[in-house]
Amino acid sequence: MNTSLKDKWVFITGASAGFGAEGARHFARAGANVVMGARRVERLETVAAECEQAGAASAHFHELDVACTKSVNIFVDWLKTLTPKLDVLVNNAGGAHGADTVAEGKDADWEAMVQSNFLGLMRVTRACLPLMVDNPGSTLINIGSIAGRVAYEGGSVYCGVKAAEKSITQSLRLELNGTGIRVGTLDPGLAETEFALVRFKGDAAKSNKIYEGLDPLVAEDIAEAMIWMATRPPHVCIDEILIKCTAQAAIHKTHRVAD
Ligand code: NDP
Ligand code: 8X3
Repeated sequence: MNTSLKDKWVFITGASAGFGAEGARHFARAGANVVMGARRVERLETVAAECEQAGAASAHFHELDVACTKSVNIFVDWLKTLTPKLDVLVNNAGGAHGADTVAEGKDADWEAMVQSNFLGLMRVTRACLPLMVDNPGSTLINIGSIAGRVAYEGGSVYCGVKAAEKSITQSLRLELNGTGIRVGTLDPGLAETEFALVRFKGDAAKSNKIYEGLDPLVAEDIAEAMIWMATRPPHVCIDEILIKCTAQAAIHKTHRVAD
């Protein structure tokens, strides 16, 4: 029997935009208790109100910077005052900063990517596992990327941290075998969110070019996959999913049409 999300506790990191915010709205529609973290609290407030309207059992938010151990621990201490157990954790917070070659790379960009995508995922998982280990059938979803599977020029650190995400997911799958926790990676290709705007530091012209001439994935496509992974029957673990828009045959091959 499929796992119902009704009244389940779901925590999504990076829920102030993109996949995380849409994931929160989807889990809310399924009747879950949704808990959200990100740095932009005013955005979280809006998403939480949307979740309540959408039918969430409850919606909660708190400031969270996954790049900081203290922030993660404060968040999870607060989370424990809401619930003693977690049914779904979506490690989604992250993104790319810059698209420089290694020769031109900036320390601040590298550090931001390692801190959020890699160490952030480790910190949040470490802090949340005690709420999941006695809860067979709970689901840990790590958001990876096509970039973790195939590298591209200008993507060294971003591709590297997303490749690391896959190794971490595999280690967790092994370490948690026998606990009943499902662990999997959800790897999107080109998707139109705020991702490119953040990568190109607010340069909208540059970021729009990424999606020009094709129909990219949208946040809803990934939110639906989160729901699907979390609602499989308890004996089914979706280890990995790669989702690309139809126009993206491979990371280096996209079909684009001129306007
Ligand atoms: P968005 O930029 O739209 O959303 C990113 C989210 O991550 C925001 O809510 C942001 O919140 C949060 N975030 C970033 N850094 C931190 C931090 N240090 N602490 C807490 N939250 C943080 O991008 P997407 O929705 O596209 O990205 C979500 C995930 O999907 C990322 O891991 C990204 O790498 C991955 N991905 C994206 C793809 C795409 O093409 N869009 C494809 C494949 C994977 P705030 O700034 O408020 O803290
Ligand atoms: C985002 C997808 O190809 O822009 O993870 O790196 S890509």
